Amino acid sequence: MSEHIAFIGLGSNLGDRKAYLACARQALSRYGTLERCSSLYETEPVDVRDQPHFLNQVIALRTRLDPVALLRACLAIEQMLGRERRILKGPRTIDLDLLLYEDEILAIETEALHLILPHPHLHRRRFVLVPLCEICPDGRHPVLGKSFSQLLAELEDTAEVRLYA
Ligand code: PH2
Ligand code: MG
Ligand code: MG
Repeated sequence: MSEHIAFIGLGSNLGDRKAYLACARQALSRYGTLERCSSLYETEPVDVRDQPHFLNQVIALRTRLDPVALLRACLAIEQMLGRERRILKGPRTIDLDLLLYEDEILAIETEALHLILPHPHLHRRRFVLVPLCEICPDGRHPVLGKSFSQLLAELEDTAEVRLYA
C-alpha cells in the first residue's frame, strides 16, 4: 500500500501528561513518519468538565497503514500506556483520536470497531482546531468543505486553549 497522511489528536490529563504524549509520539513513529507535530496546548476540559486540564497536540503521520489498521495501532498504544476506560470522556493517561485520513469519509460502527472519518467532533473542538490549524491552516474539512482556519474562526466552543511552555 502507498503512503497516506493521517492527522491524529493526542490528549492526556492524568500523571506525567507531557511524558505520555512523548511516548505516544514515539510509538506512533513505528507506524510511519511524523511529518508535523503541533505545539503542546494546555486545555480546559470539555463535555465532562469536572476533570483535570488536558495537554493536547495534533500530529501528521505519513503511513502505509490503512485507516482501520491505524486505528488499531492507536488503540494498542493507548493500552500500552495504561489507558483505562472507566468513565466515558473522563480522565485518561492517553487518548489517540484518528481525526483525518487524507480526504476519506467513512463510518464503520460495529461491536468490534468504531471509526468515523473525519472525526465527528473535530470541527467543534477548540482543543483540536487550534493545534490542527498550527500545522495545517489551509487544510479543508472533507465533509464541510471549509478550511480548518475558517472552522476555527466560526467556532462556538469557548473552552480555554493556551500554549504550553
Ligand atoms: N477529550 C475528551 C473530552 N474532553 N477536553 C479537552 N480539553 N481535551 C480532550 O482531549 C478531551 C476533552 C474525550 O476524548
Ligand atoms: Mg478523544
Ligand atoms: Mg479517543
